[in-house]
Amino acid sequence: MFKIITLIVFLNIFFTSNSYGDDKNFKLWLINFKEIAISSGVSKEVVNNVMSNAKFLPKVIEYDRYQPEFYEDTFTYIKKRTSKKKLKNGLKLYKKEKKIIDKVEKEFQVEKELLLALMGIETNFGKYLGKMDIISSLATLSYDKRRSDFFTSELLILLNLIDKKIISKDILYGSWAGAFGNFQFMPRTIRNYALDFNNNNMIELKQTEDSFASAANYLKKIGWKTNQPCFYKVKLKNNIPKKFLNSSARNIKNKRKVKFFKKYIDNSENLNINNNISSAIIIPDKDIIPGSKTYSPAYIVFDNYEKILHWNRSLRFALAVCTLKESFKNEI
Ligand SMILES: [Ca+2]
Repeated sequence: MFKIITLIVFLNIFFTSNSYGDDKNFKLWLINFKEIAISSGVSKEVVNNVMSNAKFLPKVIEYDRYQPEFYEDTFTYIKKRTSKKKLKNGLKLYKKEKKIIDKVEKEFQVEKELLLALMGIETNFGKYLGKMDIISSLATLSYDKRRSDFFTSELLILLNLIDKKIISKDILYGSWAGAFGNFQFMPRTIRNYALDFNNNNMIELKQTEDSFASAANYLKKIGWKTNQPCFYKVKLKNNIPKKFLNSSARNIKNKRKVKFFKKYIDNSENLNINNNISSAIIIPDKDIIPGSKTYSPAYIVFDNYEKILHWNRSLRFALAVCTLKESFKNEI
């Protein structure tokens, strides 16, 4: 263990690059990374075999520095991701795979509408799985200093999964940030939650059976509660104390029962929610859109909403997922 830590510190000091795109530094990084991987318990054969083709991908660094979702307001963000076309594509998939999806819903007690919504938003129902060589993406982001520790540990986990023959290295094409399959699982999520639902000794996250079961298993394990609300859009009164207004997805603070917040919400008598469930108020535009209003748009959110934040720490991502889920509910 000491050896690994020493090596990681060594890497951070000597190979964090300001002038990214420097292939020579990447090669030096790679030599040391291989040693770390072998010390962490991955077999030498797998490390050499898989890492020998790892390349520095400048494009990945570009994507990492520019993430468009930070510049879109909530309304635009949700609208783009929950279009009628997306709904139609999801219904088409459901019709085709109804037997499997219904079976997963029943077995894991996670609504099929939620699973469809997540798949729709993550990959447009498998249409955008990403074509990046995931090993090279993760290696590039491990070499790069911005989030080196996080991606180094993701890459080590992935090598371990390959070593144990849980995942085949030949299918590892995905997003620039290393996410994989219909539901864009990172290696740690694969390790912790993915399942071989059809029992063929391989986890296939680009196939319906394994990917839907894995997503449902993940949601169930993190505590998604079937048939509980996710959020409602509300109009806030200006007398609500600022401390109740959450604008960060990292930590939803100052939760109260619904009945507490009702006095700060216009027409709250129309809100058809259990008064005694835990809730919080979010204002997702606040920290993202310059000059946005303080009290609008605003949403009252519940425990299930926070489960989606566990999946992806973005206030608007979770709003879009639950919005699309409701659209499916109206159609199925
Ligand atoms: Ca399988």
